[in-house]
Amino acid sequence: MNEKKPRIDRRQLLKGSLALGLGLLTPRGLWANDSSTVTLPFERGRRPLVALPQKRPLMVLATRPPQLETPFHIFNENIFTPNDAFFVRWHLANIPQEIDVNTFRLTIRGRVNKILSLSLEELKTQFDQVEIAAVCQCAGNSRGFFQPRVPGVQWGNGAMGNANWKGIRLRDLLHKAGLADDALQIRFDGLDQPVAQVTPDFRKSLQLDDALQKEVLIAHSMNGESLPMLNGFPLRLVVPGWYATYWVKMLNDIEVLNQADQTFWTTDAYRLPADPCHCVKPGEALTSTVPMGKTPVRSFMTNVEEGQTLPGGKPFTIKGIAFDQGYGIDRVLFSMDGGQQWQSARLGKDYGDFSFRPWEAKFIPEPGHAYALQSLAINRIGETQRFDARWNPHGYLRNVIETVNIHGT
Ligand SMILES: Nc1nc2c(c(=O)[nH]1)N[C@H]1C(S)=C(S)[C@@H](COP(=O)(O)O)O[C@H]1N2
Ligand SMILES: [Mo]
Repeated sequence: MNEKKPRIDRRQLLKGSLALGLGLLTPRGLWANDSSTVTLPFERGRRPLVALPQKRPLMVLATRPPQLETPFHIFNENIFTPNDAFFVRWHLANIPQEIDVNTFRLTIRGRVNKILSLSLEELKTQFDQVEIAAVCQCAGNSRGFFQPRVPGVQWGNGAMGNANWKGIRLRDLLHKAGLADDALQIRFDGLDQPVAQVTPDFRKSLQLDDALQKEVLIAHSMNGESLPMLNGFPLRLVVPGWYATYWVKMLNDIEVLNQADQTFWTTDAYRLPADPCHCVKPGEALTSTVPMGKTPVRSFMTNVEEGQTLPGGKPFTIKGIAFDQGYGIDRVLFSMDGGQQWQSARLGKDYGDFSFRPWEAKFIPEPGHAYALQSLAINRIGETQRFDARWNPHGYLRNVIETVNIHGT
């Protein structure tokens, strides 16, 4: 193993800087020490920009545990979100500050024929290594835009990212362990822990059929590098097409269950209204719920901002991105008049069915005119974005057609 030196450097870096960085962060300190901020187009949308370990300055929504949002211009500059700009979301404040890569083990246990305990070296050398481009999007991405407002982390549109994930297929590992005949669900747990005993440990489960899909990976790298600590070093589950809550970080324990998972993060959290719209009238209580699932189709314009002015009389190319749960994007339509008339956008390079798909559309703003720019993505099975914003009490699943108001000068 000739990786010895980088490994030690890495450990020292992480030990020192992660502890230091997170220790110094207090909400008041952030405002006092840092003058740069981003203001999102909703009430109380001002966010300080702060660099945590292995990260460039990102929008800080909370510090303990860290919640970081990717400033939106990053999506215009990169179809693959750089690791140091990738958003960060944790539920529990007790996150390991240091991982010893030599003693770390991933365990597979429960309803298996053989319990496995594998080192990182074994995972990287004894299994097929596969890579997939996929979008990781928080279920609460864009929650800040909900009207009426809902409680929870007030994300703009940057609680998502697209990366090339590399690792081993979950199903290869499950086959190696051997599933018992009564295996029903697979439960995933990471190294992070609650601070208080009353908070349940963060664990998520998948139905066996979903877990056995070929694109579900246990990833050790992201865009060609090890995962950043804050994005789950050394291993994370990658479940393309599914909301990020299932993408368990710092994954160290996989348990095969022969009954439905009855723990808090499955039974009580990340639930949607059961109706097909997954919405209720504002204020209405939820009667029956279903677990969070896959991500509906979305698109964004990436090179225009709310309230921006554009030089009149000159052609302007709107750039954007679109993605869905993995059928792939069939078409993106663009409107400059709030959705009365639509033109076809030109799709850019296809990086795979689970990736961001770039698109662009041209138009000529006239001086003195106001425009309500919109984009509408349609996937390969004909699903579209919503024309009206759905509402649910946790602010999940936003995929309404977005509008950016601009005017020509
Ligand atoms: N171990 C662990 N994994 C986790 C979480 C967590 O709190 N602990 N949060 C999940 C949620 S809700 C999201 S949105 C994603 C965020 O992934 P990121 O921080 O790499 O962007 O991690 C998921 N995996
Ligand atoms: Mo999330």
